[in-house]
Amino acid sequence: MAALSLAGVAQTASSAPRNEAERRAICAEAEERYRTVTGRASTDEPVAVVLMYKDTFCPAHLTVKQGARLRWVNVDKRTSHSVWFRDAGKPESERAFAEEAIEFTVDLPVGDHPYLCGPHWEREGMIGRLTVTER
Ligand SMILES: [Cu+2]
Repeated sequence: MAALSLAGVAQTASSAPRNEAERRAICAEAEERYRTVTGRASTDEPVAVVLMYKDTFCPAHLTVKQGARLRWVNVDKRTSHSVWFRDAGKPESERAFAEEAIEFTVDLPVGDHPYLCGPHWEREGMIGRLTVTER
């Protein structure tokens, strides 16, 4: 019986992160929202853009050079999100509300940096990853 209940717990815990197909669908929708709001593609911006939508970072993984400028844009209609490089010892960003952005220059060491959305990482699994390379 103990093994059964443990299995139940494990299943609940792993149901939060979305699978690849769901993530792709959410990110396609996020890009459509971005085009509707700005009239441009997120890839047409002069800085790298990560969209925040339905508790998902799009793309979830990005590689940038040290000193690069990065912009996270919230394309949700009602939810606010943040960007928090907690493991790197950074403070959580301010919350970005609908159609607002968080922008900063990458001052992290070379390597792999997971980051969180303060209000949504724990239960909704809103976690991204940034790989920083030498400039
Ligand atoms: Cu969030």
